Amino acid sequence: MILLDGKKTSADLKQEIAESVKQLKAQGKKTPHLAAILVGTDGASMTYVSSKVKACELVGFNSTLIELPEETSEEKLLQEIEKLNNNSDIDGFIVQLPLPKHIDEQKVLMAVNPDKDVDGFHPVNVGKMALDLPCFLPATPFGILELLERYNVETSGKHVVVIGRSHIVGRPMSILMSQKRKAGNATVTIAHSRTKNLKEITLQADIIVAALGIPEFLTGDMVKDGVTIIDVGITRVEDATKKRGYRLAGDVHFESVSPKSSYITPVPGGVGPMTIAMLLKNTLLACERKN
Ligand code: L34
Repeated sequence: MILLDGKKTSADLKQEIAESVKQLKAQGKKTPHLAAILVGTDGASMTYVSSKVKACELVGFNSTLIELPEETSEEKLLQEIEKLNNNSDIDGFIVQLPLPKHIDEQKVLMAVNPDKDVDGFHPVNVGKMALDLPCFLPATPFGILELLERYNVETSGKHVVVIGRSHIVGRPMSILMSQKRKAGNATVTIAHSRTKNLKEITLQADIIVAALGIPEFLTGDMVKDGVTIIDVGITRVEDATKKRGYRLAGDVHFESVSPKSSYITPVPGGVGPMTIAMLLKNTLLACERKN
């Protein structure tokens, strides 16, 4: 069993990005600038966004964090987005999800200028992704591709089972891995809450991407020997023995699945850190493309 170490790989990537930033600066070019909008005070979102800001500092990017109260109106949020769209110093920005219930997520994502949409959530970028055109790939799927590639995990001709059909992970993952590309050329099955006989399907998988958001859902009896496991889940589960009062659980029951795996991502330290590294990569791309 080989751990797909997202923490180490993301550190390598950040080093490479920092090197590119140094070169940009030496050439008198613009310093990449990422902005993030965070609405409300959800604990996990605050953690993720502050990691993004810290990562910007580490690689030499400028960053701007816009924190808005939970009760912010949709109109006010759309105004903030418009300001970022029009601010020429901002190369890319994200609106951290989930948003409060009174705000229409689709409307918000569609307000982001596709050229600054470093999350790759705007329909223009999703469409380009589906057509294999140059675009910003959503950070989590992009990070998974990068991890598979850097560990030389063979995907060509393999049966990939993606569990979960979210717009941010499951759906794009299923599209990307079936494409003619690095970490692609796979035969993909996408499973979800209405799938029947899931275990029959997962038992046939060479690679499983678990992205359904149910802690420890995938157990050892559901996978074949030699499987590669990508665990996208990250749920805070109450745990009184921990100082913080919770532990982080993936969608995979690591204890029973890892002994059967050839490769597996841990939680934490797997897909999460890769998401952050690829957001930086997209921001660097946005900056280079613009200038
Ligand atoms: N707009 N919203 C937008 N873009 C995104 O790309 C995200 N996502 C998801 C939630 N909402 C978003 C993230 O940033 C999930 N996500 C994310 C980012 C980082 C980490 C996990 C999820 C991460 O750093 N995980 C660490 C542990 C962090 C902790 O202590 O809680 C890890 O090692 O997995």
